[in-house]
This record gives sequence, structure tokens and C-alpha cells, in this order.
Amino acid sequence: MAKPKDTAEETIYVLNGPNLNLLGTREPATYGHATLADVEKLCADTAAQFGLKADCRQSNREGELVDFIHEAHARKAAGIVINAGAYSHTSIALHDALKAVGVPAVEVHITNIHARESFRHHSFTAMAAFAILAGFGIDGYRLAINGLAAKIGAKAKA
Ligand code: CA2
Repeated sequence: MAKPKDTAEETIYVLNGPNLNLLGTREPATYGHATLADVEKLCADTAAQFGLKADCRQSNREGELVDFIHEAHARKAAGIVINAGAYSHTSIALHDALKAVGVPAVEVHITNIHARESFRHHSFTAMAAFAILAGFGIDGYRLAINGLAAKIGAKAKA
């Protein structure tokens, strides 16, 4: 039987939260020179190595990020890579959404949040992820997709 068209079983949702649309335009000493478009291309290229697609979304609104998590579940996405930005440290709603849907999730932070201000040391979203990466710069997204692929049994294509 044909699969319904709106499923995304071979897709990883890559979710970026507030202010990450500013990547590459401000604070390069902290966040580097790469733009969000560079991050999204890195994710697409990395996912393709495993025969997967990256569906990349960014929002400055907490509720919209919750909606993306629900959508990933509804479309049977293979996994989620999430950098919820500052909402990582505040959002029980995002924690609850990730827990509720149970889609395997990896949390990424460009910076090492544990080497920064104490208010960044706790992450609600990390509690709902199976792994976290922090401090690798944007390469963390590539590493996260590799780890997610291993977790879901996606093999690298020759
Ligand atoms: O290190 C990360 O990836 C963060 O999630 C980035 C968030 C921050 O609130 C978290 O504590 C750690 C901030 C994203 C803001 O991104 C900007 C990018 C360029 C210029 C200004 C902000």
C-alpha cells in the first residue's frame, strides 16, 4: 500500500529557536561566522549521507517550536535535532512536547553552555533528549545527525 504523502519517515527535523536566525551577523566571537543557512546546508548534506532529509525550521516563538515538535511526530519523522536557544533554559512546554511525542531527539548548543553564565547551565529540553552536544560550534549539528542516525539504525550510503 502506498504511504500517505504527508509522512516524513526518512526525515530529521532540525529545529532552531530564538535569535538563531541572527547567526553569522552578530556576536561572532561567541557564535562564529556561519549563518543559519550554512547550518541548514550542513544538516541537509549530513542527513543525505544517511539517505535522510533534513527539514530545517527556525522560530522565535515558543509555541511555534511546540507545533514543529508535534508536526514531527504527526509526520512520523525519524528524529529531531533541536537547539531551542534560550528556551532550552526556560521552557517546560518544549520539554513536555518532546517527552509527549517520544521522537528521538538530540539537543545541540553551539557554545559550551556549562562554561557560560549559570542561568545557561540547566536545560529543560536536554532532559527530554537522548543526547546533548555543546561547544562544538556548528559542527555540533553534524555530530548530532551522525549520532541520531546511529541511534535509529540509519546506515551511511556508499
Ligand atoms: O550555544 C547555543 O547554541 C545557545 O543555544 C545559543 C542561545 C543561548 O541563549 C543558549 O544559552 C546557548 C542564543 C542564540 C542566539 O544566537 C545568536 C546568534 C548570533 C548573534 C546573536 C545571537
